[in-house]
Amino acid sequence: MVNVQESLKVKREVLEISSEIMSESGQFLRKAGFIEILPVIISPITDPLNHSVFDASIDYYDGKYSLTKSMIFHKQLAVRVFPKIFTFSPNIRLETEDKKSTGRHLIEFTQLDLEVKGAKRDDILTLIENMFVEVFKDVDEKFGQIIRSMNPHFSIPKIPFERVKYLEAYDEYGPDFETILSKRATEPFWLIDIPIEEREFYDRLDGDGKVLVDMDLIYPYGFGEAISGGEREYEYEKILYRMNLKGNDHETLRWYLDEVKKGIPPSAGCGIGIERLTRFVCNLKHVSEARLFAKLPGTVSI
Ligand code: ASN
Repeated sequence: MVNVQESLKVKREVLEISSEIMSESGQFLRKAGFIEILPVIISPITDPLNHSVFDASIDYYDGKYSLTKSMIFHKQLAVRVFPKIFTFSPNIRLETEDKKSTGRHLIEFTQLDLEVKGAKRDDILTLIENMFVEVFKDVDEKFGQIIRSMNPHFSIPKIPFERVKYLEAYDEYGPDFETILSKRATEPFWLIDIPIEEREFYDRLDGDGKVLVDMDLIYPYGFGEAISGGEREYEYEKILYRMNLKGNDHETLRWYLDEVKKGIPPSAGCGIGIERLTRFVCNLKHVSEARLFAKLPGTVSI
């Protein structure tokens, strides 16, 4: 158990910066033609993820609701209605205790999740690069002095970010390449073309059948993963094939599969962890210092 005092021990300036990050990124996206939709907290379908977490579901009458692990499927459906959407989406992932000390994991966190109908991966990379510059400039203008007192490395990111191919990095540096490259880097960089076995079924498979048209953004100075996203599969047969490869149960995702059968548009998008971004800007040891009421893996707190 973590006591309430601990849950409230977050610097006031950090909260102000986090609030500004959310405000400015929302403003940037609205200017770029996006609308903000409300988050979905419970649904019969949610992201199966590529790693296992404890179940977070609720029996309800003759059905079952899951707490949202990510809004991926709702995003793919939402772009049927409006082509560019974003939401500040609370995600629940009941991670195992070993993730407590990574510095990057909370069992409840918020991602700025966005999706664009008809977009390609490159469109999303450029959008995010421009958004980062805008947000960093804004927080610098408003909180530059306090940020620099916490973070001697703070700077406006230089775009375009470097694009590193997953398998090339793996070959050169071995299985720990992400940590090695993140520690060595002084600017955020993209990790692209992630192998099929490392990801969920919904990111689009490239023609070679081995890597996906997707990406992670990695922060420098050892802060690690910031964003994940990609182009999406949208054709029924391909989605079934990918689900079968992963062993995803069709019945669990029936609501989604029925809609895919009717037709969902091609799209691309990504999700940006707000606590991780705040942590990076403010140079915090752990994401738990980036929000109030943080919930660490393996603990219970308010
Ligand atoms: N939000 C991510 C995406 O858009 C998915 C995730 O969080 N697992 O690809």
